[in-house]
Amino acid sequence: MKLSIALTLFLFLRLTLTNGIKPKHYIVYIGEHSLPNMDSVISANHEMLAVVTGSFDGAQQAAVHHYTKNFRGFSAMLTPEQAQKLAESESVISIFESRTNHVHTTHSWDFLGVKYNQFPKDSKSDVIVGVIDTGVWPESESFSDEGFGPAPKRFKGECVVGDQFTSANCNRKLIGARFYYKGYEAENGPLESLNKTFIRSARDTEGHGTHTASTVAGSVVSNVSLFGLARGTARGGAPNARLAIYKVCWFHQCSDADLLLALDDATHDGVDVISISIGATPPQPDFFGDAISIGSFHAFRKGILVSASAGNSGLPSTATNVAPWILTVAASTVDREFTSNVYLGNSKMLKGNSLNPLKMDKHYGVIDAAAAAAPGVSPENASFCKNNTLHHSLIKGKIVVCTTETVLDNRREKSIFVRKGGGVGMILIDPIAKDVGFQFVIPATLIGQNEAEQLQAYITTDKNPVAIIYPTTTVLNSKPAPKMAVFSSMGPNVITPDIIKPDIAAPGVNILAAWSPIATETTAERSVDYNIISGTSMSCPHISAIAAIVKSRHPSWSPSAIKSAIMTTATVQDNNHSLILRDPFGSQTTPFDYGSGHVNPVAALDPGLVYDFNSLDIIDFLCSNGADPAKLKNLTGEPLTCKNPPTPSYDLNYPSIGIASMNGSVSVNRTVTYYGTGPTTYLAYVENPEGVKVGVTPYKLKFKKAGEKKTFRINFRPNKNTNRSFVFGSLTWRNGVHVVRSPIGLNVISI
Ligand SMILES: *[C@@H]1O[C@H](CO)[C@@H](O)[C@H](O)[C@H]1NC(C)=O
Ligand SMILES: *[C@@H]1O[C@H](CO)[C@@H](O)[C@H](O)[C@H]1NC(C)=O
Ligand SMILES: *[C@@H]1O[C@H](CO)[C@@H](O)[C@H](O)[C@H]1NC(C)=O
Ligand SMILES: *[C@@H]1O[C@H](CO)[C@@H](O)[C@H](O)[C@H]1NC(C)=O
Ligand SMILES: *[C@@H]1O[C@H](CO)[C@@H](O)[C@H](O)[C@H]1NC(C)=O
Ligand SMILES: *[C@@H]1O[C@H](CO)[C@@H](O)[C@H](O)[C@H]1NC(C)=O
Ligand SMILES: *[C@@H]1O[C@H](CO)[C@@H](O)[C@H](O)[C@H]1NC(C)=O
Ligand SMILES: *[C@@H]1O[C@H](CO)[C@@H](O)[C@H](O)[C@H]1NC(C)=O
Ligand SMILES: CC(=O)N[C@H]1CO[C@H](CO)[C@@H](O)[C@@H]1O
Repeated sequence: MKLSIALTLFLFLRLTLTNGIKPKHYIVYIGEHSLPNMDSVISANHEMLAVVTGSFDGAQQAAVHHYTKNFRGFSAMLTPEQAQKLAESESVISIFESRTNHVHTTHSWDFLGVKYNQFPKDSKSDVIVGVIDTGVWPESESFSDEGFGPAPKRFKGECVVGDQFTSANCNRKLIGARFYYKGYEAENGPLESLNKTFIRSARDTEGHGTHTASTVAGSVVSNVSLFGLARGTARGGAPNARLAIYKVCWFHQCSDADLLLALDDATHDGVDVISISIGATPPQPDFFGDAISIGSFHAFRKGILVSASAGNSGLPSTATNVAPWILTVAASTVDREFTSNVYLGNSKMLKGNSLNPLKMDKHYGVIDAAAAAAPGVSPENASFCKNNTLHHSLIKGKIVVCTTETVLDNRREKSIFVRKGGGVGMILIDPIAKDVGFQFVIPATLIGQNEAEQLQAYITTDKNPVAIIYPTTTVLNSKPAPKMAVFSSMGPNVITPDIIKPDIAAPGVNILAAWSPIATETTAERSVDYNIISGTSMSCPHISAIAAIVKSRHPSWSPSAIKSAIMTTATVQDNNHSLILRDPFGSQTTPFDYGSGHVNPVAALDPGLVYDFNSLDIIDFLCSNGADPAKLKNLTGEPLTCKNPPTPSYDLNYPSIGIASMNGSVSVNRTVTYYGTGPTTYLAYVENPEGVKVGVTPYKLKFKKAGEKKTFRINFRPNKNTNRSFVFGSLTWRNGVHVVRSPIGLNVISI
């Protein structure tokens, strides 16, 4: 009796809870399917959903997206109970809440040694790059299709019409444009309800997607600049490539469910490379709980390389998009600086950095924001120059000296609040971010610690301190460069630490590319056609472009082979012949900063040897990382079993070598494929990680003809416990012409 009352009560509670709980947006991932067409997938999805919603109508109402092309799945508004019930279904690989991802906000190509006439325009250059981002500004000169032939026949994409976007906005360069909003609206309500500017089409209102797309494949446009800064020729890394645009982000946020649909479409449309400058907030979810990882896996299976940004979190273990089938890109600086110096009344000059086109007509008084606090505000709080913290009559007509509270401070806003109080300029003490170019609404510049001390000494000793902030001048050939960007997210890989991540570094600081003229948030309210911004968002499209060029040279190469070519030819030296350092203080780096190193596009075209792997190797890899074989069985549509014992995940034929937990001596296998002409001999050179002896057998590889494969073993013998911290070295194969380098990262837990 008692039991039954308790049970009734429990059921009652459950019911009320279920009824009270707002449904959430879930993605249900089912894997590859053998259903004949889209309609049959949709009706199978509805049937599956009806079991938990109670009716077919309910199922249709709950469903948001159907994934029908390269794999089966759907997204739907469900209660946690309904989601749980679906998770128990045999055919579901994973179910997870659709999360919000964020965008990871031409000189760079010269710095990389690529000349735009280096790649002749021929039929082989008909490579298509899919860019998943905030859309595109199609009128930008960077998307001119002058000289292009018709779109490749194999392209199955579309130019989807929407607000202020007609089929005439696509051309022979911009061959496709799609947009996705249902997932975003299921999670956030109608776009209109957010009271912000947007255009319901592939047209870019934010600038970010226009910037990344033109960095990949913008046509050659001469004499562009941002107010005269960085003046020169703008061009994408692969100016002959075609672009297919997939807009998934609204107000810089991108729903997992929309991203997954865009990846499904892009893979089916026939693109060769996919560029994604978007990621989850770290820590990234497991591979099958993350839309980018799932969608990229199916792209990889179809021979498409996915290049994605590592993120802008700047700290260890924050790198995102770390699946081994993704090429994960970190950001570095180039050898160009934008200096905007401060001249003090005592005729001292302080070096400052910013993107400041504004001229100051004369010297103005200087005041420390801490000495200009509004009533009731502490000097410390005033020093951050936030809203309503400054005393207007004290800062009127003055240059205000501000500081940052955290690295995440909105620096542009500070200049708005200084202007609001009548301030005429801003000097921001910002030793961490001073190398990243920002734009301000008044003359403003960022200074480092040394400069700040000189400035403080002057302000405190002079009764009438004055200064003038000079407009920016562009300084070229600065040294050392590249340096790793202060914001670039670092490894180790939090999901599968045996795979070193990020994979590669490319320029991502102060990059000039096309912009959407109505996006004025980062441009200090000015409308511009070209803009300078920073992020791993900017480094990722550099790598996507290089992948497109490698693909056009070697059309038969798999995504892993292209990845290997890009990684093994990278360099870890800067232009001062030292190991690449990290901003802001020139600290030492490891492969967890840049993976295999800084990209060398010309060398990537002819890597000599290639480390290849396919999706069966990925299955072995997933098995050794604890994947449930029962859950994996529908992943690829083919019968699938895990080897017993599984192939260790450090044996995935990856172009870098990592062992996250080394218990005594370990041997690792790798296989290389020779791409060259005629016989040649490669010899192994090893840089031993501290406390570990490395042996390679055989240490000599003889090849007779292209396509030949050779397997070798790398034996690691530790003589020192490194106590949960990685030690690093490298393995390089050389034949006198080619240098094929793999970084090594080991964590010795016992000897
Ligand atoms: C948008 O504006 C309407 C009317 O002014 C207001 O009711 C609503 O709360 C606003 N929405 C947001 C997200 O600010
Ligand atoms: C480049 O453009 C600027 C104006 O934006 C113009 O003054 C200058 O003459 C142009 N230079 C060339 C070489 O066309
Ligand atoms: C400074 O600002 C912080 C956060 O806004 C607030 O919690 C604190 O009370 C302020 N302190 C003073 C003295 O105004
Ligand atoms: C600053 O504060 C005022 C109210 O004092 C508010 O109206 C304004 O929106 C704030 N500005 C920003 C950018 O937060
Ligand atoms: C270049 O390297 C040398 C020697 O390693 C060092 O002394 C010098 O400071 C470096 N120059 C720069 C600009 O970092
Ligand atoms: C390392 O291997 C030894 C012998 O194989 C085993 O006894 C020990 O538990 C292992 N240590 C760890 C930390 O896995
Ligand atoms: C891989 O290495 C193991 C020993 O570590 C060896 O037994 C095996 O034969 C190797 N596999 C190949 C394909 O060489
Ligand atoms: C290993 O590292 C831990 C903390 O990371 C430290 O407490 C311990 O003393 C270290 N052990 C050795 C042998 O260095
Ligand atoms: C959706 C789907 O194709 N599910 C299949 C997964 O695999 C099992 C057998 O292993 C099939 O019975 C399911 O139909």
